[in-house]
Amino acid sequence: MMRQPECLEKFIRMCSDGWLQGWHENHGGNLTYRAKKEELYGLELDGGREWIPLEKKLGNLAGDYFLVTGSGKSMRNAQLYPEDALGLIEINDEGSAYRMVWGFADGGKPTSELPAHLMCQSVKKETTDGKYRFVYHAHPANIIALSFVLPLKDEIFTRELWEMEPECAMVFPAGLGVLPWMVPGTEKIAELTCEKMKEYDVVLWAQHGVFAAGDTFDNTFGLMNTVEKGGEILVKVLSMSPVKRQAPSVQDFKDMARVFDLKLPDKFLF
Ligand code: 2HA
Ligand code: ZN
Repeated sequence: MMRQPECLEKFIRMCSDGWLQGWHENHGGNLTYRAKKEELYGLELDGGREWIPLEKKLGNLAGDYFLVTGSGKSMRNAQLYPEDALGLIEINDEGSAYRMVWGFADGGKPTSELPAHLMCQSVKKETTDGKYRFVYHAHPANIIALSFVLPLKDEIFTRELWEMEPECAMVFPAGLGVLPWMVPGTEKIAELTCEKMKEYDVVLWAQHGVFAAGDTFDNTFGLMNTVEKGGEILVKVLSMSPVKRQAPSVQDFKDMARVFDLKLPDKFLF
């Protein structure tokens, strides 16, 4: 048997890792990766399926290929049944439609959050000079729990998470964006998420989950993992006491920013 492309193996591993973290109950969460054509060796592409129009034209994704998890599929099954649990799509020359060219067996289709994924992919491709290739959505319990009790403000969530451990400010120095609860899978949630993605790499959907973007498998998974770890510590802290006796100060963050060459926006250092 021909070996699977390495990018597909890594994609599958990320699905499994997310499952093992407990972030993907049932059909929860989804992942897209903007693949390079030359990485897709060994996959038999089928150009015979229909073009499906995108709600919004994304000109800078014209001709791109994306590995995408399937709608109504479980991350848990990606390893055993990749051709059923996920697939590859191609964007047309205008960036106005896509077609499935591999996987999505037996009438499967891309994730219900495809609009948010492709719009975030488009924004990040533009703003990072093509460096970012991943968008990852997961349902980590602690950070979701916090969206029931903290004010839904970028400044509050970012600062609270940064205080939990130094890794947080190092991994998301631009901060974390927060959006209120919205109906999943809609154009509206996609539009508002990609607006926040112009400023941040990670966006919390209140009482739902997290959207994260990144340049590599490790950095994108690491970002999700770090946000949730900060969330877990904060849940423990708040469970012990409503007030913190001590926490890193604004000056502590400024000192860390100097040593690690981080650009921490002033709006989080109040
Ligand atoms: O079911 O996570 O947001 C996939 C989802 C929808
Ligand atoms: Zn979700």
